[in-house]
Amino acid sequence: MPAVPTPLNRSRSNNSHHNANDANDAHADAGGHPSLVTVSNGHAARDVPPQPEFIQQYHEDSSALREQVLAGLRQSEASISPKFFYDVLGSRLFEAITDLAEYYPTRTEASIFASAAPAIAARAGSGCVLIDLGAGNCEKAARLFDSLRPAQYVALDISVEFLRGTLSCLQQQNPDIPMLGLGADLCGSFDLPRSVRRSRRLFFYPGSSIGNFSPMDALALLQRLRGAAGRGDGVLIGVDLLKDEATLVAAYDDPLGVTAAFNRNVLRNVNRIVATDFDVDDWRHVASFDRQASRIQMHLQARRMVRVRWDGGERRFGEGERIHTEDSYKYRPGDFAMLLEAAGFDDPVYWTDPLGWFAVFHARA
Ligand code: AVI
Repeated sequence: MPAVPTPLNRSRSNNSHHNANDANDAHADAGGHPSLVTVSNGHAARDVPPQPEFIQQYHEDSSALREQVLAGLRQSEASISPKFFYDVLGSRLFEAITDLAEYYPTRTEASIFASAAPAIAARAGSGCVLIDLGAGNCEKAARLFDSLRPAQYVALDISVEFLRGTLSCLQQQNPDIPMLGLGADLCGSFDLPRSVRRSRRLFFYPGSSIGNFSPMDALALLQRLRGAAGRGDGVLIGVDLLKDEATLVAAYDDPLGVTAAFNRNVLRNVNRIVATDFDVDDWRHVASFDRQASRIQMHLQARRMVRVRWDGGERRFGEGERIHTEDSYKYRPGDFAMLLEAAGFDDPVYWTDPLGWFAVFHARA
């Protein structure tokens, strides 16, 4: 498996092909990717490391966010959207989850990418525009750079601020791949800016995050992707597969309590967003498998009677009452292939691990 690029473990590629003789050709290439800076006398002043471009499209509406949280808390079966897990601490806790022995999806998906990378590249074609919809630390996409040789890498996150450090570092290590950090909402419309090259787009959605949408919402997301895709484009998606209940529940209720901390931390984030007075000690983490719907469900359960207040309202919870925080749907391969086809994608194929626990799907637009 190629090493994951980090600032420390890979020597920075230098632009050795750029020298003073290149100065007359120095320009931003078609993707707006600066390669060399010249001074007015035509001589190269210095070999400036390439920088990614950043565009923030999504603008947070804090009163709408507040309303969304409060609407969930007021429902008879209270809920908090899983998007509120990912404050700074929540993102760190999620990274810790991915290191747990019980949490198999991350390492299983990585093993599939490692062994199937040549086959994926053969099918998706190298030189594509790789659009990473679940970029995070960009680690998964970076592992595919050697095989896919993307013509452009576009990392998407709700805020470009989350991408700046990682993408800048990745750009130094891969100076020949133009990079764009895009602050956009995956749940919004897919109006990609013009800086995203048109030809052969590969929409990459790793990590089984598609499982955090209901099948209806997953279909709607795939349909939006299909709408943004043209001839020759495709999708590459990581999907967690249905398996025995004990393995599934252990992955979401680890003995160290990391997933419990991740779940309960959402209350700290909600306190910050809507100034509620949740006490995390009042709540315990519950993970269960709903076989009927083929999903893991996470809840927070009140250990005692709880009264939660906010400016202008309150909610009382009886002992044992729950707040729903996440669904994680697990698919049969055939069912996910049908979802892709229902969204308008063709010819789905998938790669899996020897235990058949996880699948990486590719389908064509
Ligand atoms: C981000 N997502 C794919 C994770 C999952 O497995 O559903 C979130 C998670 N929740 C608890 N553990 C991990």
